Amino acid sequence: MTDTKSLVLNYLEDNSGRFSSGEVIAKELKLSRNSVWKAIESLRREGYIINASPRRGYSLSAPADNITISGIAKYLSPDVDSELITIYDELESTNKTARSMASFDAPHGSVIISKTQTGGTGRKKRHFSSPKGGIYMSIILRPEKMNIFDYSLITPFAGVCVCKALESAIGVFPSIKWLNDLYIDDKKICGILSEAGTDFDTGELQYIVIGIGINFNSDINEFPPDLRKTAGSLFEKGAETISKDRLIADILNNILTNDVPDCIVEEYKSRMKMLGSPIRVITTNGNYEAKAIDVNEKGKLIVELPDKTTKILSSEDVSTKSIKP
Ligand code: BT5
Repeated sequence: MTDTKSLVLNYLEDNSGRFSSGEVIAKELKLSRNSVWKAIESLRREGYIINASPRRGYSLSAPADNITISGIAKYLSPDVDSELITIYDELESTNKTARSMASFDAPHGSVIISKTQTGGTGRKKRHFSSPKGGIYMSIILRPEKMNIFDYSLITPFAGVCVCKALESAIGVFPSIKWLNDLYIDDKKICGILSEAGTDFDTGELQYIVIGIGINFNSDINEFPPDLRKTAGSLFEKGAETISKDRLIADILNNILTNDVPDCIVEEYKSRMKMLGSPIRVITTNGNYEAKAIDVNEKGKLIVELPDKTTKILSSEDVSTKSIKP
């Protein structure tokens, strides 16, 4: 981007939501009005939505679909390194790319973001639908840089970090469905998949990849028909109250700057609507009814069976009637 264009873009971003006249922008940036106008036309051609009003001037709409490193960097905490972020237009799967980068020594805090995925994956190799409009990102963590009681708490930690970002930036309060699906109004808006790489000879944990998929301003009609009733999106297109860049930065700030707090299980449980409710446990050997009663210190779900005995689940799927009939 030329210097003039990036100056004008930075100015509009700093004043987003407000109109600024061409004259004021030109004066502030010590540019001619003509070069401001040219820069604005050129930014529009790149897809930036810049509203113009005859008396008030120009205003940049939340660049909802523009994920940029400079846009994310504006909201990052000083100790999160924007140079470790890579953005792609399309990948098969950000987790796949992240795993391969992690096996080639990519440092703690490396982040891979893609605007769409052709082979996004969920748990147990299920497909994660990844049309345009979503945020698909993977974060590489090195165990020696983490302070965590048990690595099985990484996934609950990631879920809480995404919830906190959504709560503070948008004012929505997702409920967590164990293990790590986030729901708003009974619709799944986010799925999280953590994967780990170990040293083959020593069995030592080498890296963790946290993959996060969020339906941000996704068009539900772009999901496969079977998902259209169960998947939701944070925003309708055009009605975004924050940018993707801001949400991404908030999530990275939460994941990369905080030690995993001792109270993480409590924070996780406080966002679970399903505790105390009947659920269906789905296994390869058949399904059974149970009641979700608690989450233990390792993030495992404790369920009560009809005969009042309890069982600890570690990776089974569960269906919550109140969430997903
Ligand atoms: C998950 O698995 O929900 C974890 C998804 C993690 C996706 C991220 S995107 C960035 C990174 N790169 C990857 O390749 N993956 C990660 P699970 O709990 O197994 O849920 C999968 C199920 O959710 C599917 O079988 C569908 O029923 C449903 N589903 C698929 N795509 C969805 C979407 N976009 N929104 C809501 N539900 C979806």
